[in-house]
Amino acid sequence: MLKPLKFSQIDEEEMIIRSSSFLTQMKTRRSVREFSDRTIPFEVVKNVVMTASSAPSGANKQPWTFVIVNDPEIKRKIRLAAEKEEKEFYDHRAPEEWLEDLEPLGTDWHKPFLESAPYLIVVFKKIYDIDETEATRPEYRKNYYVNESAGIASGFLLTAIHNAGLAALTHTPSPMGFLSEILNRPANEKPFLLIPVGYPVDDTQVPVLEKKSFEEVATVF
Ligand code: IYR
Repeated sequence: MLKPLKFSQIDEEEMIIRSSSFLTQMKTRRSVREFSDRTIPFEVVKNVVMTASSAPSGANKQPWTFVIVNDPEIKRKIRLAAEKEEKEFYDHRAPEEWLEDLEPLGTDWHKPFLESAPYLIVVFKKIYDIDETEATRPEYRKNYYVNESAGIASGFLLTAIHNAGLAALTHTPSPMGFLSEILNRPANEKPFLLIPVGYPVDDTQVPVLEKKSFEEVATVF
């Protein structure tokens, strides 16, 4: 079924101003690894999650679940399980080249932000849907472009968090299977990203990082 598109045109001068000021605003976004325990309104968390969930997805399947964690006991369990994997990663699993690449970020296996941040948003991708309407025999339906869809939704989420004046981190403890267990997720959902959200601590330090230039990242024909 089709309906008319609501599309409001803006003139090109305004377009240039808006795109440029959005670029300026987005360039101030930084990944933060030191979170204050200061609380944030749940309403904001809900809004940023619903912004993420407005993202395009393969066949509009919206193949994602956002698990929102505020409970200190669950955060603690996640921290302990993540640190166990991360210690193994930093001490044994990571190839030398990877550790060298991480050097400028100053990361290690300690992940206190998993407890201090007021909210953890855990993005799960849904490989397939389980339609339970058929009570006796649930129907399994495939989702499409699941990684692309979950990636786009996560980009919307990070942008919305930044726009709301909050900080986030895209954290990928590896492997992430423990999140399925702790958060009691069904077999059709796989952990995709773990995103702590909140305020940075006062005087947070971030690494000096350069972003590539237009010429380095784009080619024009
Ligand atoms: N998951 C580890 C290591 C790590 C990997 C990448 I790629 C990063 O950009 C940052 C960290 C950790 O979170 O410390």
